Amino acid sequence: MGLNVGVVGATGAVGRNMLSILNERNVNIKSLRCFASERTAGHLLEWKGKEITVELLTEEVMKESFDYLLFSAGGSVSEKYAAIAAEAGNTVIDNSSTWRMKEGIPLVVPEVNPHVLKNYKGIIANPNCSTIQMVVALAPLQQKYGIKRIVVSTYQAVSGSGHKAIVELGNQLNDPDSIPKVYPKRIAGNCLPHIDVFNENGYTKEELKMVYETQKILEDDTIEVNATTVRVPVFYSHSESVTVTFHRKPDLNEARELLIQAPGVVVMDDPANLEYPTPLMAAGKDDTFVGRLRSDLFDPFTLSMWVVSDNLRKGAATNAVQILEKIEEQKL
Ligand code: 25A
Ligand code: L14
Repeated sequence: MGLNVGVVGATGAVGRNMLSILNERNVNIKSLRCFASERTAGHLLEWKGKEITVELLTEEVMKESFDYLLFSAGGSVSEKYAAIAAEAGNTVIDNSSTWRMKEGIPLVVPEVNPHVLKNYKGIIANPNCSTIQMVVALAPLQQKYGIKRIVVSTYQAVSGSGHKAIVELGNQLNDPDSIPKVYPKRIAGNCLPHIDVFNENGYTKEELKMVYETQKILEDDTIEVNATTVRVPVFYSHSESVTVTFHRKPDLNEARELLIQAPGVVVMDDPANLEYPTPLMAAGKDDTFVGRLRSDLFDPFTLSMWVVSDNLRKGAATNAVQILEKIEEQKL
């Protein structure tokens, strides 16, 4: 017994994390195959002390039988190959933005809306990294008080743009003259209020993902979201300043207790002892860290908090593996 699993985009920043997390969490795997483009097909990846040869992604191979295919190779790859794999009867867990807002496609954060996976087969979408950590922290409060409006600003790590951006920040830190290639401007020593492309309404696509994905996952399209997404010179973990207004008046201590009890959340909130989450401490971990919880000075219906999580792990690879685990659990 054991699962036949394939990782598409296995040599990328998210793909490599998928391999380690499948190992760390001891997923019961019989066969693990790795796929990527011609750039890295033939390379060797180490997994559980053995070497796996990266295979070229083709239409034919996606028609073979897999229990799960985990995709993280960008939107255009997912659009074509996830469709072929699902058509052939395979279950696909996809990290790209391509399928997320399509009707009938479950968009899943296992701590928040696992019920949408029941009896489903086909393509399952993994949400955007910034959305995942925000809804993990807000879902327990949503159930108790009902969310009316969210104002969020993000501080996003360069690893969200893949391996090449990690290299670019490293180069710029060592060389002030190094020319930006991944980002339109220098990122070292800078902040860029620009993630993904600009839409006609003045928001970026990343900001609009936070609006519509949040509404879909929390199953309430009346929730108002105003997002500003910002790239900062951090390697791993996204941070967010989240201000949320509820329909019912929250109690600060009760809200803190709800967050302490919430699955996937770790509350680090003792400013007097310098206890609050930072991207450096969250990197390499799977939890979503919450701190700086406080009441608005003027509006008793509003709370603010600081939310940090590793974007390549809970924001991508860990969440995808947890979806796989949740489907297996629901089969029992
Ligand atoms: O369109 P989207 O959905 O918004 O996604 C855009 C990009 O965002 C990343 C991912 O980049 C994707 O390409 N991404 C996606 N979802 C993400 C998420 N939730 C996310 N990032 C964060 N959070 P990436 O660099 O992480 O991964 C790219 C992988 O996709 C493979 N690929 C690209 N086109 C393909 C394809 N595979 C098959 N067919 C195609 N047509 C790509 O493989 C990579 O695995 P590659 O062979 O092109 O490898 C790229 C080069 O990068 C080196 N490399 C990558 N990571 C590392 C590395 N080297 C050392 N250490 C690393 N950690 C490889 O050696 C190779 O040279
Ligand atoms: O939609 O930090 O999943 O660059 C993931 C990485 C969006 C951008 C997605 C980043 C992408 C994000």
